[in-house]
Amino acid sequence: MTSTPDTAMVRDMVRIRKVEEVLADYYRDEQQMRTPTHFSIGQEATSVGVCAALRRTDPVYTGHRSHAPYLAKGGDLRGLVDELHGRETGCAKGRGGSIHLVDHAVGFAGSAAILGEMIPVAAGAAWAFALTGAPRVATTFFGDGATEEGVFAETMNFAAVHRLPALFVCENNTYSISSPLAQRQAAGFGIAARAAAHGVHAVSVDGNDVFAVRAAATAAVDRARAGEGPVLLELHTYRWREHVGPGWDHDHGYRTREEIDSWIERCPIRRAADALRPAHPDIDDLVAAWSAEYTAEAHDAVRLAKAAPWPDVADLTRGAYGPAA
Ligand SMILES: Cc1ncc(C[n+]2csc(CCOP(=O)(O)OP(=O)(O)O)c2C)c(N)n1
Repeated sequence: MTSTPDTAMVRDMVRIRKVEEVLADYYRDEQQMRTPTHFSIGQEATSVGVCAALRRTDPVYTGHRSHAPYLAKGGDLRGLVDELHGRETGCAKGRGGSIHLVDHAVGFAGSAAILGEMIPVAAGAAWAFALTGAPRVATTFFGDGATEEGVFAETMNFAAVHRLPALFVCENNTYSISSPLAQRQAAGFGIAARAAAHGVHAVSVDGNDVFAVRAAATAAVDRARAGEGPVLLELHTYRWREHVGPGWDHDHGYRTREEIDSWIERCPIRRAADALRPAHPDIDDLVAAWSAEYTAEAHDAVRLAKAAPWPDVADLTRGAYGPAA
């Protein structure tokens, strides 16, 4: 069967899932990755759907849950895995770890751990595009918790006033670490409504439906690129694993196994495969083949990362307050 844009979406989600599952196993079993890691397992449709709407020259900025958007934007796998292992060959030369991924060659402009930090940075990039007339759109991914930072409201206002070519992607997985959304934000309102209150065009989408995400992101990017102002997408999704680290956390007391299972039932990969099966009867065979291929690719990347050189201690601070030389 020939690959189509639709099957490519499934393939890209499978790759992210398999890479993260392999990394999670090594992380747990070997303790060689000494960086906090926030996995996106279960949330793959948001990154893949949004990045499918972007050009290479459209920069993407993210917060701490960064592996999935990095890979979806085309970020180099070896650069990610070497970075997680603290190697000089990592995308941040081994100094940044999981939370500081970057790959300028594909427009993955950077990620950072301070909640909300990248929201105004992306707006700044979008402002530059607006001022220079560059036909580019700046995108930033962040969680529902990040919208409780003051800078979220400030940036929504600024972006709306200046009609910035910006795409704000809120991955609403309903938890900020272990605090549920209902205990943090007023009921019956929603993050899209909060953005709209500032004049930002805002849309609420099923974030586990990769095709719905791609459609919403494409409309948003077209709008922003045409000079019609910023868009916020509130993508409803769910993180399967613990907040940080490779484990499962149904026994941590803040959510139940039943709740997690109900979202595993809504797996974005399975849902996309179900949607494509009538037109692509061999989709399950493809998923199986991709799973094997990307599992092998991830094991290979880990093997190579372990053999890669460490940074030189003499260079430890180089690049800490400026571009790494
Ligand atoms: C300014 C700031 N406060 C607190 C933290 C600690 N922290 C790290 S992740 C996180 C929760 C983030 O939740 P959310 O934005 O919904 O993203 P998710 O982890 O669910 O993807 C918190 C409070 C931080 N990194 N930065």
